[in-house]
Parts: sequence; structure tokens; C-alpha cells
Amino acid sequence: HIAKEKLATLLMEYPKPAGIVMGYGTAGFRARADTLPWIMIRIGILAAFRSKVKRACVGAMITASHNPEYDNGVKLIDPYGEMLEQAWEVYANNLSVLDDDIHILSDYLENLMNQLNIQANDEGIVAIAYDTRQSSPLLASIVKRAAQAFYTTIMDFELMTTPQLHYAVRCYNDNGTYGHYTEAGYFDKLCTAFQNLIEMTPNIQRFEPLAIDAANGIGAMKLAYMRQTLAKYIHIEIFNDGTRGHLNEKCGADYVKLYQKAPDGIPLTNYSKYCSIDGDADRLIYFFIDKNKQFRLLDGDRFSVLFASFLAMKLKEAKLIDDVKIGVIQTAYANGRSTDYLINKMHVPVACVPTGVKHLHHKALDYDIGVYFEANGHGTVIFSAELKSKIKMVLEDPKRTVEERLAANQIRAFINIINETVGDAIADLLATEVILSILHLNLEGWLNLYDDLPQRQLKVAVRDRTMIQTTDAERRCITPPHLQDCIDELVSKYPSGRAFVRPSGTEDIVRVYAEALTQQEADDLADKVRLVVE
Ligand code: NG1
Ligand code: ZN
Repeated sequence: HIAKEKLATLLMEYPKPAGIVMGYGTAGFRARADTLPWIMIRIGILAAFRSKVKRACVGAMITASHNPEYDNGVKLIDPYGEMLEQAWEVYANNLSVLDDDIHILSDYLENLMNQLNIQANDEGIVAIAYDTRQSSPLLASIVKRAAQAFYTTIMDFELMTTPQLHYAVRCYNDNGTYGHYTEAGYFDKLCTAFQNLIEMTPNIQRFEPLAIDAANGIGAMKLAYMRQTLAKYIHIEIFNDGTRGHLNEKCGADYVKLYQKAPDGIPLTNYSKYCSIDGDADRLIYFFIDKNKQFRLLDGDRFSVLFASFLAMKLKEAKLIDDVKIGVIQTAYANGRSTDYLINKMHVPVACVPTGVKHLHHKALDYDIGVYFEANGHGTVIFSAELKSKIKMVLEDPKRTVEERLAANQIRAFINIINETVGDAIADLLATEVILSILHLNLEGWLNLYDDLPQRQLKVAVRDRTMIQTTDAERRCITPPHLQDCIDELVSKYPSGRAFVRPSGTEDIVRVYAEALTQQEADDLADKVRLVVE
């Protein structure tokens, strides 16, 4: 049975504040850091249970990503490096509702153990990591002690990016077939694949120096490590490395995307290529200043187009394109022109799913090569086992031409650069850089593949955002009645117009999105839709 004494001690040390409610959402539990210690006890226990049920290592990542320094949060990672299975979010929420009474809590836990068919002393292993927030080590230590109270072994990775922990969990459970689970193993896999891809590619273009805005977060120290290893190939300069500015303050991928402007703390004249990552290094955005001194942004949709173009081209060269199903997964926030370009110019199928990476990832599993990105720069590519064995067959087939085998080899190296478990700014950065060089593209050429439709996003405060229910991957409303009719009516007045509203999953607001042929029209349409919603 359960270690009541240890649990009671933790409950006394980190009591639950009266009247607090917290839900496990798309980003796990996330709130002001000082309101979080008590929930870490519950997450530690749940991580231990999950590990015992799956008989595998699970992860607990302490971070609040692009949110301010004073926030923090925690997310659980399942054995294959994916997000916690949705059914378990219910247990997380149940535990969050329960007060500190040791009897009530242990009754609930004993029931849950019966239901899950586990014993407190079954083997369990939990991998923990955290970002650079001041509050992180304490929160991590609580998760650790709670899991240990249930006889669970802890792998403490301390400072890591979110995608590094996803990778580590996957490797540990895959017995090394995906890579070695340490940080050295992670960098070795990515950097070796990057170098191999460069070395095997004839006529590759020289890399232009890249300036990185590291959001004053964990990514800075990890990139610094990689910078050394790759210095022979690419010159990387790291800004907003945490030595001066504050985490995510006027910098980072979220700031740059949201305000459509360059971050503070980075010289805007010296470089032809810039990128921003976020506070836990799972989002990436590129930008540059054009000839007219205009700020130009390359967001998640652009990565989808670039990665899909490269992979489709290599599949063609390897004569594999006809036996492989490649697809791109987007959300309603993807710019209409990117969808249009993918479908009509590239002839790549596009699926649209509700907001949230877990939906994109899940849908991507339907393809041999599933490319997915949210417009905000979070995304990756996943490759089916069949695709990997087809690549291997081409490589081992002496009847294949040199060109076909080179293309297959390039795809194989590319797969090893990508972090298939989750969107990873560092992996996506290496993938982007190498594709640009192979295709002889600069950022302007990449941007010119298609022109975005002007767009506008608004946040609208409403009394009860759950009033709005959506369908068709959040592109249409079903309640309240007539709302969709009104939106349709407005949209019909704007050529190439598109608009939708949906309740945010992470904030108490409704989001309005509109796009049209001119910025004026997009702003106008968004504004009119807002008036209908209010
Ligand atoms: P919500 O608040 O549900 O729109 C936001 C982002 C998502 C995703 C989640 C994070 C937009 C429009 N929405 O979701 O893409 O990143 O936060 O976990 O950017
Ligand atoms: Zn993030």
C-alpha cells in the first residue's frame, strides 16, 4: 500500500491554497509559479502511476514555454515521447480537485491503483527536466519527492529543452534504436546527421551566418553547445542568451509572431538571416529585413512548405514518390495562400485539424511522411516505419542508380535531423538551414515561394466563451444560432475573404481570425466579426 507518511509530509509542506481550481489543458498545468507547488505533488504521483501502468519511463517537464518568467507549469510525456494520453487528463483533473485531506486523497489513490491494476511498489521510472525559470528547481524537486514516495526511480536531467526531454524518454524506452537518451546522444544524433547530409550533397551552397534570438531561455545554452560542434559548417551568433534580458520579454518566437516585429537585443543590420526560438525551445520563427527596410516574417506555414517541397523532391529523385503518402497538416490559422500553394502548386494533400499540437501529431500518423506546423512555429515531421524500410531498400538495391541512392540517403540523413517526438526549435533550425543550402535559397527566395494573404487576429473578451461551439476543425460555429450565418454574410463581401471565431483553449477569451486581399480589408473583416461576437 501507499506511503502515507511521506505523502502527508509533502501535503503539509506545500498546502493547496483554498478555493483554487486548475485544469490540465493543452499545455498541461500552467499558472503563476507561486501557486503551483501543491499541484506538483499530484503530478509526481500521476507520473509514477503512468510509468507503472506502461511499464516504461515517462517524462515530467517543468516549463511555461513562451509565458513570462513569473509563470511556470508542468506537462507529462508518454513513453514514445508523445503528449500524455487524453484519458489520463481526467485523472490529473480529479487529483487537482481533491483537497489536502490525507484520508480522502489516499482513498482516491488506492481506488485508482485498483482500477489501473498497479501496486505502489511496482517498478516505475520518471524522467524530469526543467527550463531556466527561477521557480523551476523547487517545482521539479516536489515532483521528484512525490514520485519517490511511490517507490519510483527518478532520472533527473535538470536543465533541458522540452523537446530534449521528449527525445530522451523515447530513446530510453526504445532501448537506443531512436538514439542514446543522454543530452550528448541527442546532439550527436542531430549534428552527425546534419554533417552527413552536407557532406553527401554535391554543390551545396555555403551557409550564410545566422543570428539567433534565444528568448533569454534554455535554448541559449543548448545552442551554444551545438555552435562549437558545427562551427566548421555554419556560423551561428546567439543573442538574448539570458545574460542581460529577461525570459521572453520583448523577444522570443511568440513575441515576434504576435507583434510581427523584430525582438529587442539583436542587431538588425549585420545579418541576412535571423530566427527566434521560445522559452523552452520548441517553437521557431525566421525573419529578415528586406531591401526596403521592411521586417519580413517566415512562420510555421513556411516551414511546412519548405520541408514538404524538399521531401517531395527527394522522393521523386529516389523514384519513391508513387509508393509514399506525403501530407501536410495545418490548423485554421494557416494562411490561405500556404494551403493553396501546397494543394494547387505542389499537389500535396492538406488536412486541417483543431488547434493544439496533439491533434496535428495524431493526424500526421495517417501518412508515410506527415509534415505538421502550427502557424506560430511549433511543428515537426513524422515518418512511418514503412517509409523507413523503403528508404533502406533503395539504399541496398544495386540495381538503383547513383542518383536514386543519393536521394534516399539524403532523406535518411534528414530523418535523423528531425525530432519526430515533438516540435523542436533546434532540430527544425538545422533542418531549415540544410534545406536552404541544398536548394540554394536565401530567406527572400523562400518567402517568394508564395505571398501571404494579409491577416488579422483579435482577442475578444466575452461573458462565457463556452457559448461558442465549433465544427469542421474550428472553421465553422454551430452555437450560438445564427452566428455562422452572420459571419458567412460578412465574409461574402470580401474577395478571397475568410474568417472564423473559436474559444481559446488557454486563455479566457474568444479568438477572431480574418484574412482578405488587403490589410485594410482583413482588419475591417476582423473588426466586423468581433462586433457580431461581442
Ligand atoms: P489557444 O489559446 O487555444 O488558441 C494557443 C495557440 C495554439 C497552441 C496553444 C498552446 C494560437 C492561435 N493558439 O492555443 O497554437 O500553441 O496556445 O499550447 O496561436
Ligand atoms: Zn514552447
